[in-house]
Amino acid sequence: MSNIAGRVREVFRGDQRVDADALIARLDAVRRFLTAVDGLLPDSDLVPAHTVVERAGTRLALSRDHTVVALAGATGSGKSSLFNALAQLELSPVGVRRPTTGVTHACVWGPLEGANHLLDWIGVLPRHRFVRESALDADDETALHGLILLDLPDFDSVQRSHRLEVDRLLGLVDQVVWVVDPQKYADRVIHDSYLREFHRHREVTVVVLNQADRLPPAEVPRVLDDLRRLLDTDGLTGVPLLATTAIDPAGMVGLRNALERTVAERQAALRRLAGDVDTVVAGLDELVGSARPADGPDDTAVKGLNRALAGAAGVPAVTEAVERAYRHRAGVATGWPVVRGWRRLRPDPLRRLHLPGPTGDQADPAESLIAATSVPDPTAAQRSALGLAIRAVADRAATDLPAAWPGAVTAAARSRLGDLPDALDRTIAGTDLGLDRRPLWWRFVGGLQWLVTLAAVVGLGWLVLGYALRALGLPALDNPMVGQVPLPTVLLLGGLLAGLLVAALTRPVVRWAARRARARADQRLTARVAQVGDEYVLAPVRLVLGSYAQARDALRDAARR
Ligand SMILES: Nc1nc2c(ncn2[C@@H]2O[C@H](COP(=O)(O)OP(=O)(O)OP(=O)(O)O)[C@@H](O)[C@H]2O)c(=O)[nH]1
Ligand SMILES: [Mg+2]
Repeated sequence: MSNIAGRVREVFRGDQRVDADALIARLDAVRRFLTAVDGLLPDSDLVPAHTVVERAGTRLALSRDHTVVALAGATGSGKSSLFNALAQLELSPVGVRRPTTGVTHACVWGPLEGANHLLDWIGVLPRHRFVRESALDADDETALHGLILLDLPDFDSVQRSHRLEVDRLLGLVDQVVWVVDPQKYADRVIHDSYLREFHRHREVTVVVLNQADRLPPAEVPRVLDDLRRLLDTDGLTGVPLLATTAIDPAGMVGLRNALERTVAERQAALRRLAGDVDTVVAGLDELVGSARPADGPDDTAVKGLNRALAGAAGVPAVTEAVERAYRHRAGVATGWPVVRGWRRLRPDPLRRLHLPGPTGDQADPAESLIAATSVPDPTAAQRSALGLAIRAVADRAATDLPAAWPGAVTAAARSRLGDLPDALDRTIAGTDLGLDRRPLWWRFVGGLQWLVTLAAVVGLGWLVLGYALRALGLPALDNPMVGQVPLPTVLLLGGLLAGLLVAALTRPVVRWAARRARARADQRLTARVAQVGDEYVLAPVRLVLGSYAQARDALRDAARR
């Protein structure tokens, strides 16, 4: 029998050591990943990563001198029998009634104290904990000191609670010994629902074909081959596969040796957690992918956004008002003094938009920053153009990102949409439109107009006085002559003509300067509006892209074994 039972088909793997510090660094990387994607990716996708980080933190803080090994398998496969045979005591009842084991039993080799915290965390009730410490065979058992063996309920149970308990424990233990028997070793449940799920935990997986004594000796290798083939299909190539017989101590040698080695290495806990991190990283991989994130939204999309923002903010209406206001103010400053007063009565086009009026007429600057302008509200078309431009920015920024991210980028781009109208309005109100200072040439032309008007008035007065003296029969004034024309007439007509001439010459200059003022205001407004776009649309997008880059780097670190 002993040549069959305990036969090791594969050398026990696991010579690849896991460095505790490296594992802690990988877990930190997973933590960094979770921080980076917090609020950006669906929480449901992140549950396994959170679970692993939390579990690993706790497991590493608990005894690393102990190795928790679970015997798992279908009902009747002989878990409790193997448990008792290894403990060499009848600790867990073995029965013909199925399922027999309803609660997990634990046997600790060595003193119980160090293991108690671990068993509290794992959730094995104190009354189901046993200690394998006997003065008689203490030396024999030394090799297993540090082993905590668990006898689990069956996972294919009619009792749902058994399955839940098994699933819970399989997430916590350091190593699993899967127990199958010759009748049910090919059952789909164990392969599809369990073994396949454990393919990233190959290093802490052992499979035993128990009840090998029930097979004719010649059959055992054939069944083991068949089982090995199934394990390969499960992705468990290379895991140790042993034949055991619980009712014969010789049939336990292979399993016992394997456990002794596991305990001596003190690696199972680290390997299990490393396997957990592998699983989590593989699950997250498609959320993050390997795309190099863009530094920010591309230029074309940003230009489109700025155009749409300018439209929605009413920049064209304001710049048009600037042009008209320039003409208006220049007219007031340089026009013919006789009509200036009448011009002054007409409202200033910028004032009408509640934007800074002519110098001296300006509202309190602090007030103008807060007060809304009367720039027309954006039209439906402008609003939808802005929506499209924001969408385009998000789309372009997320082009290379994996499917989970474009949604987050779009949400970020739109996150401050509600604040945008006020921000734009405040910006327009606070922008220096460049009309505050009166150009020098206005003063010069204005002075000239006064001068020629004064000349005309003097000429007129002189003529009126001459007529009056003549009418009263008083001696007439001696009018100096300019050529053939008396000076008062020259002054009157010359003054009037010069005024008209100056006005005519000034008009095209004012038009040209008004267009320049408009272009300057347009430049300033567009730049300020672009700043708002940067703050309210692009910055949140860049933040998400930054988070993506951090998540990607963190996951790469977490993947590094
Ligand atoms: N011949 C033989 N019988 C075994 C062997 N192992 C277990 N048995 C018998 O198989 C039956 C079931 O064994 P258990 O140890 O109770 O099986 P279990 O996996 O704990 O079953 P549950 O607790 O119901 O999940 C018992 O009658 C055992 O005596 C073995 O290696 N050889
Ligand atoms: Mg049992």
